[in-house]
Amino acid sequence: MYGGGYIQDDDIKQPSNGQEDPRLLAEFEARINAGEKIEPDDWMPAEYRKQLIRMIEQHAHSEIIGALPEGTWITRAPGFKRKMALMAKVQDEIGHAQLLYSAAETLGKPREEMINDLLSGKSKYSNVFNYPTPTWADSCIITWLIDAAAIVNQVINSKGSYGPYCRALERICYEESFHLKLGHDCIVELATGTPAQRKLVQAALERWWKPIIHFFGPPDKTSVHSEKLMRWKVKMASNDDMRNQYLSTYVPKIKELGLVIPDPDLKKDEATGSWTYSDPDWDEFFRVINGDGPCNEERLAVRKWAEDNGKWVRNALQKASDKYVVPLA
Ligand code: FAQ
Repeated sequence: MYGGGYIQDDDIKQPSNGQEDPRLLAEFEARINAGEKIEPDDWMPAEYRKQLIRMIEQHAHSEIIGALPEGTWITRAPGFKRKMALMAKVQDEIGHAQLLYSAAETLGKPREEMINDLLSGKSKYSNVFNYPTPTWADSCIITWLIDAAAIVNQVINSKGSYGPYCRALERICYEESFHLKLGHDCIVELATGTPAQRKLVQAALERWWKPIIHFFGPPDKTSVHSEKLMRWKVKMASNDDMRNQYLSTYVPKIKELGLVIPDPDLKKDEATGSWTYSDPDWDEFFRVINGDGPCNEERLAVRKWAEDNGKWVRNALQKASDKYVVPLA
């Protein structure tokens, strides 16, 4: 674990009477309504800061843990080109985590504490990365359909109110667009390949469909944070709206490849644009995000291993920086 001595996000100062200064709050909300960006040194309600830290930190952890299920396929990807491309893709995801941790740090929570909270299980990360990738096709499904889901979420929220997060999301989306193309290319190759390849990719889609539906979060009626986050333009669309947008774009593309989505009840109401689908077992979703998914233990164990075995590098860097710091006169 990292050392620290910094504030915990629980310690973010709340106004003593639980109420923000009404004048400051009104000015803040007026700026948001006018489409202005909020920057780190601007006044912001404690709850806005706390929610942003929670969400950005969770997003950063998802990128780091998200590198693991595909990462295990780098050495086994079919052929040199696929290996090279996957290695670059996985590296990008780690870079996204760095951008996001930096954005969260602007709100006052140091990276060390965020990593500690990931390792202790206090902070969440995306449900999808707690599922295994038993075949190459599973890795390709992540590269196509999970990256696609991330892009839907990120493009929408990049128009939000907090400057550092929005700028990080814009940059991330450029890179994710390449991932999407890579993933699509890998899936097309399998879906138009031999019967064995088609079978492999169909089986992977069946394993991933439910986690993909879960990805956008619980239905709006049970979402805890959406209302506040949408009022403050941190989230620019509700969970169901993002899920609908994703389904409208990607269901036709999946079907175009002759793949069968494992939900006979999936259909779109053309008048409203909303999709209906079979009950995706939200109990499973909550179990997985609270630590009891098929791979939660394994994912955190890998991170802990990396943490322990990278300690000497952090120590060396720390010592070097101590050595070369020129004291200010
Ligand atoms: N997984 O009240 P809501 C990626 C939790 S990046 C885990 O609706 P909210 C790149 C939620 O935290 C993927 N937990 O929550 C990549 C809350 O629990 P809490 C990550 C989830 O925040 C691709 C509770 O449920 N993207 O994939 C999930 O308003 C390929 C109640 O939910 C982001 O993090 C979930 N799916 O809306 C990398 C984007 N959904 O904290 C490698 C930023 C909900 O009260 C390979 N985040 N929960 O204990 C967001 O946009 C939002 O946080 C939502 C959830 C939309 C995910």
